Amino acid sequence: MQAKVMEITNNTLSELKGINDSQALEQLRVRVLGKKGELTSILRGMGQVAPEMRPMVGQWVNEARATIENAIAEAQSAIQKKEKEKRLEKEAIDVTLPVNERSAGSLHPMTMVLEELLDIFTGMGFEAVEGPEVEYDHYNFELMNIPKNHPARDAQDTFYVDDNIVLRTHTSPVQARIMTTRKPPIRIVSFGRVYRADEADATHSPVFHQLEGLVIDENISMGDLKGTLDTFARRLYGDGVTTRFRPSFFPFTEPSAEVDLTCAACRGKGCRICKDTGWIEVLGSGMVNPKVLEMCGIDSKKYSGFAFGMGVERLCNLKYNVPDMRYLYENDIRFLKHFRG
Ligand code: 2NM
Repeated sequence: MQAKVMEITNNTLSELKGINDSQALEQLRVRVLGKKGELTSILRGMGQVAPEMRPMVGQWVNEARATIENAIAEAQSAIQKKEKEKRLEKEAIDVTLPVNERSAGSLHPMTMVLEELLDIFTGMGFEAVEGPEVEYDHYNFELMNIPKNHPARDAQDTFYVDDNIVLRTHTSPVQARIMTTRKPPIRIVSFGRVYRADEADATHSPVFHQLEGLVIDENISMGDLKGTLDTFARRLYGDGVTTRFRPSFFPFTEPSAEVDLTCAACRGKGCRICKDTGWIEVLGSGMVNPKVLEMCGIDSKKYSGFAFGMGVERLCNLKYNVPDMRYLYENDIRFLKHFRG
């Protein structure tokens, strides 16, 4: 009996050495000291022990129990200490790690193109001017030689505020305002939002941006217009890009021309973007109609001028290969991210 108790004690003590988590320790405790445990079962079997032996056996078992309980308690505090150290190590925060970087914003592609255009034209001696987006019919239409009942005024195209006030349909009224208040020489580019009652699609938007140029002085000719736009084309797209003029019509210019630039994608060889023509249509232009000069109070016998206009969205999308104008207005961060410098 004594040998049995010693065997249980020794086995338990040696098994304890191999245990290093609280769960296994608890399992061992139940197996040995629990109600149906190995040691407890010896007390249960007391009935078979001779009465005079019983106190002795009881003492052996109690001593063994005390030894084992002590050993388990020691093991438990060692395990708990180790487990706590492990937990602290896992939960440690390295305060020397760098914080998450803040992502930097960037200019909108329209802003980049507009700034580039303004750089090019101010570099050629133009002054950049702005004016009201809510404009008198008088400046937007009358002074531009677009009289009442002209098809361009159609309510289908123009947002009317009232009979005399519109959302400007081009930036020309800014130039009309300057022609009526300044004396030549005049060398200006007007730029900003303009409004047309169009459905939004890949190439149209009810609000878009224009940049228009105007030069008025003595002896200004079509050659000055051609030279100015050739220089513009080279500065925007690089050497080898030039202009092609085709006859056209605008009420405010006479003669008028539509202007193509060498396709910057294929350098004129012909590609998908220019539909194999080698040219991209981007500008309208002409010599300012003498009627416009006279209505604005400028002597058309002494002075002549040229003017041109372009849509900034179209230039922007050609430059950055954007297939649809709507991307420019949706402010989808996945689109805008592509323009981070
Ligand atoms: C264009 C095309 C041709 C233009 C004319 C004037 C003004 F004020 F001088 F009469 N400003 N802009 C003009 C001429 C605009 O845009 C396609």
